[in-house]
Amino acid sequence: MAFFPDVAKIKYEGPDSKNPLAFRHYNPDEMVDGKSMKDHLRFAVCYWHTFRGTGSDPFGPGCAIRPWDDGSESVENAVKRARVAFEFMEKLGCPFYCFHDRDVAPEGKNLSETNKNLDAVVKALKEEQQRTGIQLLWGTANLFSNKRFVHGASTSCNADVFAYAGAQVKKALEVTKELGGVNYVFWGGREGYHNLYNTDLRREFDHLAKFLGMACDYAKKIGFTGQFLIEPKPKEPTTHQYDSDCAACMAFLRTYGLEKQFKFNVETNHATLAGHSMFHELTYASSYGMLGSIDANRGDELIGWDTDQFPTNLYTTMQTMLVVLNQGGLGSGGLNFDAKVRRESFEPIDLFHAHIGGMDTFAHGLKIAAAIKKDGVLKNFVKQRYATWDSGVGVEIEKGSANFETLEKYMLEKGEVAANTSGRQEYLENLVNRYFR
Ligand code: XUL
Ligand code: CO
Repeated sequence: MAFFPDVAKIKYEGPDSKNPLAFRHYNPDEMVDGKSMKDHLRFAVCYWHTFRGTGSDPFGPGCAIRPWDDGSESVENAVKRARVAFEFMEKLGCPFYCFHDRDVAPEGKNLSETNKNLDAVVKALKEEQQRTGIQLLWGTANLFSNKRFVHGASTSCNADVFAYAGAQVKKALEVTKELGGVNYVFWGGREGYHNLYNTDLRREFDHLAKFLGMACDYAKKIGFTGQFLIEPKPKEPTTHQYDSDCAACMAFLRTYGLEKQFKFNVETNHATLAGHSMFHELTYASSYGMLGSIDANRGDELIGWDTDQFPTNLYTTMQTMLVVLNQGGLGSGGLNFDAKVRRESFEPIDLFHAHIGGMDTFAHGLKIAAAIKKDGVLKNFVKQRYATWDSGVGVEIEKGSANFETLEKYMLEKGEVAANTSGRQEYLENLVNRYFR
């Protein structure tokens, strides 16, 4: 059965195409920097926005037209939605998808009925994966929507809630393994606080660490070998999310000895909410070997919340892909479109336009980043800028053979520092602009 009868498989038609249902840059088999675009980009459709998004906002209910969805919380409706999702992804040519347990299957009366519902839909997802070859980039658990998680999940003041969350993640890990998921994501949900008058911050951090440790133990026990990813976000829903940015997550993981088991899933809109550029968050994570995957979206420069828009900013996608290329790829990670169409874009076809645009902006950004990397212009500049560290006193400091006394002796003899040189920011910005064609 065709749920998108008017849409054929989306094809690459080249930069001059005016067809809104064609790619202008994403050409999956085209080789860039020694690898196909498909393998560089590893695009994933996100189930929650694309197949559960209704367009509701705090001022009005959903208005999205989704003819296949009867609006019920039945397993039949959930299975049908799974068939729709795979037709969509197949036509789009998107090789991966991501989901939360509760996106794909409805909750039942109790945990055991909920788990049964999940199993029924997972069966359909598995059939569809086998039919299409589309793979699971990552699974995760929704530990924030149900009212039991009002105070958080692993950081709840209620120990029973920690226990429920543990049982839920146990099942989500089993299902992710069953579907061959290559990563598993922990986004903080309601793990954070609104007010310190009622919060034992240190105890909550300890509990979060315990929870993640239990997840590592269980993954090992069942032989789940996918990469664990933490997704930083500074605020929303809580005023202060514990996993606020990559640096805070790094400090947390190291404090509790968990840094070897996790990498980061860095999201563009979360980076900007944290007051950083995406380029900063990616560079920080990558510098420490912690960049595992990306939630590809964008915020709005004028709005201070998580608008989760589709990525259409070529500068950001170029910078993102430059970091990815410089670290030799994302490994098992990929680019998940954690993005939703605007409420006003309520027709099914808008879902195609949104994803095609996101994929094209990343493919275009990848080509520009590859050209910049090939010419080595930024790398060479940075190398040159730090040249004083490659000989003499610089080497002594870096290798640890200098101390304040040797430095004093050196400087007393020399009298003054070697001349500083310009940082040439404007020259470099102009240089980068030359690659945008
Ligand atoms: C929330 C967010 C989540 C995670 C998965 O801001 O980004 O959808 O990506 O839980
Ligand atoms: Co996300």
